[in-house]
Amino acid sequence: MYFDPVEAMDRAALEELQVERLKKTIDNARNSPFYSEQLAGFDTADIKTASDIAKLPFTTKDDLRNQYPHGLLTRSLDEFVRLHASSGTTGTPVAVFYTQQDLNTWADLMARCMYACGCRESDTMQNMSGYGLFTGGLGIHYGSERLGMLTIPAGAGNTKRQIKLIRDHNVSVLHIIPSFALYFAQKVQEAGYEIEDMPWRIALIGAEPHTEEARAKIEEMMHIKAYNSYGLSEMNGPGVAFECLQQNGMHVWEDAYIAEIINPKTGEHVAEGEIGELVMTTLTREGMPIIRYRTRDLTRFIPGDCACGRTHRRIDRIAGRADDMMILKGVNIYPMQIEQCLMSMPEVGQNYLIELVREGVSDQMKVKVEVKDEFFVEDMRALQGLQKKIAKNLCSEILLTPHVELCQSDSIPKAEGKAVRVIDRRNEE
Ligand code: ADP
Ligand code: K
Ligand code: ZN
Repeated sequence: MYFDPVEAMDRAALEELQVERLKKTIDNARNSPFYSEQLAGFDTADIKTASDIAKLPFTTKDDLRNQYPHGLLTRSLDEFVRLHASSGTTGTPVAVFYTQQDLNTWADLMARCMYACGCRESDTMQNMSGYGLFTGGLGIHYGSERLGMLTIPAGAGNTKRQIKLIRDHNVSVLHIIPSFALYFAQKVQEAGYEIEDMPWRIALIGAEPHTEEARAKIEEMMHIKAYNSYGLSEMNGPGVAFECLQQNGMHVWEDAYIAEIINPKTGEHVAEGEIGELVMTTLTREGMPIIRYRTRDLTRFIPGDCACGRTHRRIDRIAGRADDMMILKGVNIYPMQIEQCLMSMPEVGQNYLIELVREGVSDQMKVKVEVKDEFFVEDMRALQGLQKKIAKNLCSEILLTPHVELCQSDSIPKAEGKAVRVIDRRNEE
């Protein structure tokens, strides 16, 4: 039923395991230049329960940048076998180093994730994410092999070849970035194939924020089940939290990580079920342990037990990154609020783009929206009506009226990797 019995471990035993591993992690971390200083005054014996982790200082992305490249390594470079770097969506990249054992634990975690959403060794998995420094390539790849799936390292791009591989090899599992999935479904149809005839049944989607509405659209357009996959390079990469067949939140593997959710302003834990910033600690990484890492990702713990029987707590889909928040005319807005609104409208196609511009002294939001072909009609009045409807729906969600521009499907440029949702032109000349 589970890939690893630890997934359904009794909570009390699981917490005991966390305490034991946290202590080991602290002592190991002290071997790195950064933590030997950071933890100098801390007595490991002060950790008695998992919640004692709150006594430790946070580690931030800036710390990782300042310590670049080797400041967090606990052993000599000879012992490392792999380096990845975060894709740098929000600034200077950060380098992550893995020993062979770290790669093994990561592959096990990844295999566990894929098993939880129904992947089996009889499946064939096509990895459509970019390989290279991005962890979604090799991370998913090795996990898939560990599970025993026939694994196709297709990489990103080249839609025609992707479709051919899928058909020729009866691919049943895809790993695909959500913003690319919608585009891909259309390309399959344009190439003259019926979606119903495609052999796939499971999509592993993640790496970027997306809404429940976007998932629903992917499932409907592709005739597939899509499971949310969460991770970040600093915590190995994908494989940190993953949806099970219930599709109701992502189990965080608590034998490998301690997850906390804090109020980003005060640093205090939020109340159970409240949304806040996810803070993560590695428990099984030997070469580059990271303690209380502030992910800047916003989510909440989902209260209650999961029907699948796994005891590891679930986090809700990522509501956005703290860095994503836009402030316009004093209103705080997250891109996902806009996506949620757009993707729930039947007229809206796959892609959209938010542009922030300065008009005179005031800031304006422009939202470019791709409209499905059947709604992109000659009738001006119908188009204006649709434009107004979208603006009105957006206004009720974000409390200000953006300027909506309707575009033909497939006309907004598509990024190779993670989607670019917002372009801020406010400081352009
Ligand atoms: P970068 O920060 O440069 O994008 P990573 O490739 O390490 O570097 O990406 C990790 C980040 O991607 C996470 O912190 C999170 O913001 C985002 N992310 C990953 N998986 C998901 C997911 N399933 N849902 C929403 N966001 C995700
Ligand atoms: K196999
Ligand atoms: Zn579950």
